[in-house]
Amino acid sequence: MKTTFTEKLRGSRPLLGTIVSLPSPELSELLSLAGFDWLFIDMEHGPLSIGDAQRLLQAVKNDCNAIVRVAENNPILIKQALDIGADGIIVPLVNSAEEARQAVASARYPPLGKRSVGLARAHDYGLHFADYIQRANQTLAVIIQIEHQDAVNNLDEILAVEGIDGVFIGPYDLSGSMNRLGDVFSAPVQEAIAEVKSKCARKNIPVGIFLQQPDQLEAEIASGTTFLAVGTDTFFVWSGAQNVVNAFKAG
Ligand code: 3PY
Repeated sequence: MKTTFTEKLRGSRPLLGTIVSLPSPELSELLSLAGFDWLFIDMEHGPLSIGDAQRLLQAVKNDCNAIVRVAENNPILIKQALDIGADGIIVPLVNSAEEARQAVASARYPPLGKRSVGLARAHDYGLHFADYIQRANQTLAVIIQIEHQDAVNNLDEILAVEGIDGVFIGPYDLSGSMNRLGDVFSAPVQEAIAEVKSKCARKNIPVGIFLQQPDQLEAEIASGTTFLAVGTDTFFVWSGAQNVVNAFKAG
């Protein structure tokens, strides 16, 4: 059986992931074969339907976990993402303790939450229903996104909510909420990011972040970030293609 993402998050090794936004099972298969620890299946932005996302999950190979970012903090979207077999969810724009509680409750079966029960891919269409519902609350990762100044302001209360397995920083939306859209390396945005990291470290909550390029990877890991989403499927295709085109033009 695959190592669960919650187990990986609790381990000491940093986890490398990338964002998948295209409805191509072959691409998610390839990225898992390339050795990523996890894939960030993005249903917030881009064209993925729930059926597309299921096909991406079905293609993932090796010990790679698939975590779905839902479009919003909504119990139906969270239930559907878990029912198609996601190893966990990322919930965008969680700005208050109440929103964090809602995200956790949507992802957990009673008595811990209010996820409703249905037969789907996650339960092997019913074949392993009892086994799945017995372990789901412990094994599925609930990751909230901190990506707004309001969330940074409310962070102590947010991090006090039971059941958060990880915090994923969205530097771009955070920069936008601070009137510095895209300027993620500006001092105020970096200070806010450092505050999130240090408060999570104090509570022993794993922190993840999105990096557009791999050049900041070492610095991120040194600063305590333990799970990373680096680049996107579209960026990999574009940059590979661009290198060939540039070499051709230069030659
Ligand atoms: C952000 O940078 O705002 C993100 O959400 C990245 O996924």
